[in-house]
Amino acid sequence: MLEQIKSVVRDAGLIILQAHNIESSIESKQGSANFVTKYDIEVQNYLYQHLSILFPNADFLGEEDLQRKTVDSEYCFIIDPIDGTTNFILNYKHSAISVALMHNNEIEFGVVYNPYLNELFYAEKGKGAHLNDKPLKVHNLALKDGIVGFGTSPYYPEKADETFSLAKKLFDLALDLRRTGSAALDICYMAANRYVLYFEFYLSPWDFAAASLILTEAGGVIKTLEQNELNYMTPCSVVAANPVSYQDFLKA
Ligand code: LIP
Repeated sequence: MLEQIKSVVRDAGLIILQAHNIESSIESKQGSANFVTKYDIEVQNYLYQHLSILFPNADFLGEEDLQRKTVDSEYCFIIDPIDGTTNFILNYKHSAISVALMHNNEIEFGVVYNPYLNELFYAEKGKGAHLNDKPLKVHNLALKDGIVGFGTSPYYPEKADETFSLAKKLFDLALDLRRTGSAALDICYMAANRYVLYFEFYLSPWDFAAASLILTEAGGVIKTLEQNELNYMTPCSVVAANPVSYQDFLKA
């Protein structure tokens, strides 16, 4: 099943790479600086069509108005067709397709694909995580020895003060900060030891569902900022780390 999901996601990546005249298809969504393009919809429709063939009984939850049919379906795909839509619109070349398959409220498969770098992150529950077939294992790097990624929750400007105050605190404790604009890639970068910690105050399940399994299968930690387990049905805050940097974070 994982190989089939990976191949559907890779093929959907071509829609992003071949996109043109993007500016003529931008629409605003609820919240500030929140946009959708015809390509977000096209990728979501492609994923829905092809994943439905693979898994006819599965339900779907997708960023672009793809609501679950029932809350208690055994299997549900959680999809973000273009994570980092603002980056995509501005040709920043740092966006990803994120697909998770949830089974009885647990993520069983997670795939995050950055077509610009041809980087395919994936994991199966209990079977480890990989980046382009190379196994991923987090290093127990201390907070002071790495860079911190963070998200600014731009659609919810009321989160800005607490976001930048925590960012400043971590800037003083770590080597430096990074803000890339794609939560799914940020959490995968944590699994690939490119970060020592990542946080964001407000994310939707489609931003973190797939990447959360990739990080935990690589030996990392992912919780809400209130130290609760992630909930794949409602928006929440996220902190992602390795076991050592997570303890440093709690102390801080
Ligand atoms: C985005 C995330 C980003 C976050 C934005 C938004 P989208 O996802 O990747 O980290 O800051 O608020 O959630 O909307 O581009 O799929």
